Amino acid sequence: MTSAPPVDLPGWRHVYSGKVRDLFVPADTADDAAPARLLVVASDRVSAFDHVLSPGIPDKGVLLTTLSLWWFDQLAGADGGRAIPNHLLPDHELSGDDAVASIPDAVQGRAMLVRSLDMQPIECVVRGYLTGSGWAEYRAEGTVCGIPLPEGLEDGDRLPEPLYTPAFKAPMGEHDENITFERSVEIVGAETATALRDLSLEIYRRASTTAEARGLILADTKFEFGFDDAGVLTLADEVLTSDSSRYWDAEAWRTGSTPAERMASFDKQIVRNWLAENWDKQGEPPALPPEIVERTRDRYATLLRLLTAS
Ligand code: Q0N
Repeated sequence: MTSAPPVDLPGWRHVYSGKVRDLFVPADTADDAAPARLLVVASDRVSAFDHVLSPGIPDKGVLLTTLSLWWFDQLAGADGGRAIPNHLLPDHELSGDDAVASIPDAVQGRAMLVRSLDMQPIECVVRGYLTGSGWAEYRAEGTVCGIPLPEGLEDGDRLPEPLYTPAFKAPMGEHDENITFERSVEIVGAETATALRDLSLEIYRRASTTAEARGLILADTKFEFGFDDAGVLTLADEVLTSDSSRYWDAEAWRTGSTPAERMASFDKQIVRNWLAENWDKQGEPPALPPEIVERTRDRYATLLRLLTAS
């Protein structure tokens, strides 16, 4: 589906808008040709319960893009680990002796210029803690994505070890469907499915260690990967942002006595909680009040500061 362009960017053509991000291809891309590169633009839109809410969260696009770029850099080796290949292209190009910004001024700070990859249709979810849909399944069945777990776990508990719980990327508008690892093998083949799992667990463990050193728990997260022209499995999309991950305050998690206290959240839980109390989930959701917008923005800014302050 193509809708009205969110911003007019000289040299780029709008091709797709998700709930939160907008995708552009070079304007000279033929309709039937694979674009060489893509521009992924993060907006200030926020979504919850499958609705895009109004108003947006000021600076959300910049805050989450900054966080994503910081994590790509960590995972490229700044954290001391091996370099995980990613889809980013340089933010400058040389024109003669001049450095020219490769990202249009209008979206500076909230856009990523990326290589066009052969995207794999698997959402690579890793959970180190039990909550959300994992907690719901555990309560009903004692399993998470079909994986049996010890009895007696509570909402927010740490799992014995991180779990890889893939989901099949549903066509637009439909919910992603949790699948077993075996099902992912049927979809992408054993070699790719195994590589997706091992890479996802490696990235989760590294990011989790980094987060813990800064007083944060990375409860769960999801990654997307694609193959580049050379056949290298490459980390794509956004990484380890508040839209793709749950972060908790480690101190609150240790000392809190209720789930809400233990999972003091750096994601949009503030928005979800307010909506749950002020909307019957019929029709359009009500506008977010200014104090909810401001608190959510503060959580996003605080998360960025806690993680990236040296
Ligand atoms: C791509 N999505 C799903 C944009 C992001 N490097 C890439 N190569 C080819 N395709 C994609 C990427 C990336 N990233 C990924 N769509 C296309 C996520 N979307 C959601 C909407 O905004």
